[in-house]
Amino acid sequence: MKTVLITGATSGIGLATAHLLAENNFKLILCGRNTEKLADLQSELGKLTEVTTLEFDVRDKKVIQEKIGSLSKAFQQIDVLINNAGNAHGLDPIDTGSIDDWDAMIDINVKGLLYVSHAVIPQMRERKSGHIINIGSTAGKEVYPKGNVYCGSKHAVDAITIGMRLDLNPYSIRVGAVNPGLVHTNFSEVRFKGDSDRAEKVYQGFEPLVPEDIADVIHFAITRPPHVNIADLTVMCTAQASSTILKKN
Ligand code: 8X3
Repeated sequence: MKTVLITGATSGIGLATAHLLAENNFKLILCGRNTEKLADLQSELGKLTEVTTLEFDVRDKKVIQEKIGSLSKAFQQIDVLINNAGNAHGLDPIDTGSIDDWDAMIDINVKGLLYVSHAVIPQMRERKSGHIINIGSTAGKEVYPKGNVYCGSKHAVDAITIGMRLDLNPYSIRVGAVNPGLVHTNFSEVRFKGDSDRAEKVYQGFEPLVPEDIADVIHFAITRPPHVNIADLTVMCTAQASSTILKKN
């Protein structure tokens, strides 16, 4: 039974992935910031598989190292790392954007992914096996108006994924990215700082992806035979052709 560590496991794509993997016989290390949600998940998914939880903010490199280092023996071997935690803060032109929003996106989407990877890679390198899936975005493939720093952070994820694949090649560690387009989650609500009316409008007039669609793709990627590495997948809903071309009803 493979052990999978998922960051950002309490909502959106991370949550859907946790559910799907629990149903498919993976052992789970679910990470997030919300203690209560983590506890609820542990009792719910614990009925299906072995689950443990780690509460940390991906911005906290010291705590990440400590918590991952303190996993019980049954969860110490991490076979698959899913770097899913990430979000957007604000949608403003570069000249009026908030520095705090920029910090949050770079700290969570880029540095957080690096901190968690740094804590997990050494054991994969030692075993000469492992699989890392980074959740990128279509925003890591193209830049759209007002996307500036969010797109920059996801372009960084794209480059870091390639860099990881190159550097971890000697150790047979698989590295790949899944890059979703518009997925109906709390993504826009976070981006618009709790303005749910504005957030809901993002997903109106067409059929967006749902988190389960991406969970499916992640499950596919991590269940390929050992010689197959899904290096890079971009997934959009049918209505979306690019970050700026969206067919509305
Ligand atoms: C989420 C997709 O288009 O809002 O990463 O950037 S988008």
